[in-house]
Amino acid sequence: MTSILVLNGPNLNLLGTRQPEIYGHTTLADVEAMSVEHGKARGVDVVCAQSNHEGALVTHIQDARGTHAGIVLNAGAYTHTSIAMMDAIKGAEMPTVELHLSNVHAREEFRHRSFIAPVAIGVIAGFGANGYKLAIDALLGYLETR
Ligand code: CA2
Repeated sequence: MTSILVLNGPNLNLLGTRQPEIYGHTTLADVEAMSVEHGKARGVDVVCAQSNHEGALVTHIQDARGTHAGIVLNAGAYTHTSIAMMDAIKGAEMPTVELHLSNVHAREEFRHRSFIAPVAIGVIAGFGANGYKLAIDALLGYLETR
């Protein structure tokens, strides 16, 4: 069965506990359970991982090759800083959907820049936790056309 990786970056383990006006009330456990359920409904395995560490995220991306067909990635603040994650996605040649809970383009200027977007197949931002389902659907749609 097709398997996809839903990978969350720094501070997303705090989802639902603080700043609900920006990130909502849904916890990371809720988001992960919802992603797995949505995958089941679409006939794919969804495997979830989260790390606060850039190197660990790079390793997850590298290890995804050969195991997963693609990645849904909310890289958190590393989106705006991490050349290492950009290189990992490019190097692994993994179809990756960049995802954000918030509409980063309606926020501070520094959140408008993404090192992930140029190597992603597309970007979804601003739809809260529902964005994970949208990103899974977008990735599956892309995989079907390949
Ligand atoms: O909107 C998103 O999903 C972000 O990737 C979230 C990142 C932020 O740096 C990006 O610019 C946009 C921050 C995640 C922090 O999550 C928290 C959740 C609850 C409490 C504190 C932080």
